[in-house]
Amino acid sequence: MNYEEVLGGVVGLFGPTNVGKSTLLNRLVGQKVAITSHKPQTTRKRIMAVLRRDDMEVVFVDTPGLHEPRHELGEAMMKTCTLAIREVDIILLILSFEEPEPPMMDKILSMIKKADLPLFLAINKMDLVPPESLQETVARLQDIGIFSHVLPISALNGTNLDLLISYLRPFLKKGPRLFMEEMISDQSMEDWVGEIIREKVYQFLRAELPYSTAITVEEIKEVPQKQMLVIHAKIHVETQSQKKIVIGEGGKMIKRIGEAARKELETLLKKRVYLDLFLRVEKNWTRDPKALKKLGFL
Ligand SMILES: Nc1nc2c(ncn2[C@@H]2O[C@H](COP(=O)(O)OP(=O)(O)OP(=O)(O)O)[C@@H](O)[C@H]2O)c(=O)[nH]1
Ligand SMILES: [Mg+2]
Repeated sequence: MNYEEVLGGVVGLFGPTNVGKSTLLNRLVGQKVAITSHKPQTTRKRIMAVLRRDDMEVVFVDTPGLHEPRHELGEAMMKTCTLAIREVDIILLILSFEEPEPPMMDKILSMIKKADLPLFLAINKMDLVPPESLQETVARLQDIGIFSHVLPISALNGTNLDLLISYLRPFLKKGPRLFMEEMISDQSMEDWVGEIIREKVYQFLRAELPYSTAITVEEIKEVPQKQMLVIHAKIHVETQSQKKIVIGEGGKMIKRIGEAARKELETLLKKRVYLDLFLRVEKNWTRDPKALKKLGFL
């Protein structure tokens, strides 16, 4: 055991949907912990991941994007955010240069102010705007007067992330290391594999259909002789007609999703993977508390 003291703390990533919270989490800890997509409301559950430096151990908490819920699933996602605020020591609000003052701004500000914690603001996607126009937005948001620091970042390119960490430093507290060396995130292997599959669903299925899907991983079996993992997973949809679309003509769509997920899992795990996907109709699960509970959202 290592009892050396380090600087530590729990930093919550909050913000509207699609601003790059999950991309930032992955970049900070140097691994693909959370899935990302250009579609809004990708993250559904809170995910913790650890950033380790020689004298530091900072836990970052990724949360679902703040939005006005349209169904029980959305409500569960927002509840996840309000509960997550209670677990953190520092709030890092993420906005994006694409929309630095989103429609929900007032609500978001009142939510984070209530927490009575140190507040930081990172404005992401600075790579999308000309450098000379950054300062005006930074100054305008700094004028709100509640943030210890406001800084432009690019989660995609890694710009200003070391600076962000150096700003957090004085707010961290000395204590023992809390996480084992090999631990990066608090997600189970099953949940993480399910998320990788869901990312492909978001990539390949159009319009609203991804929002009607959920993944559960039923079994992950090691076959040591073959250096291989055998994975059985279910894609849940809300209706019979959605099931047909996810299967696709002659099974083409499900095959495409399965192949992309398998390839990514093989790359990330450095192992061969056999992935078996099964479709199941869980009627109106996004609005049914019982089904939400079964799928792990409540
Ligand atoms: N250009 C650019 N795109 C970015 C950056 N960071 C994230 N993105 C893109 O923005 C989109 C949304 O990223 P996510 O990380 O999924 O955003 P999120 O805030 O976690 O979204 P939700 O989970 O849906 O709330 C993806 O297409 C990312 O590739 C960035 O710094 N620059
Ligand atoms: Mg996300």
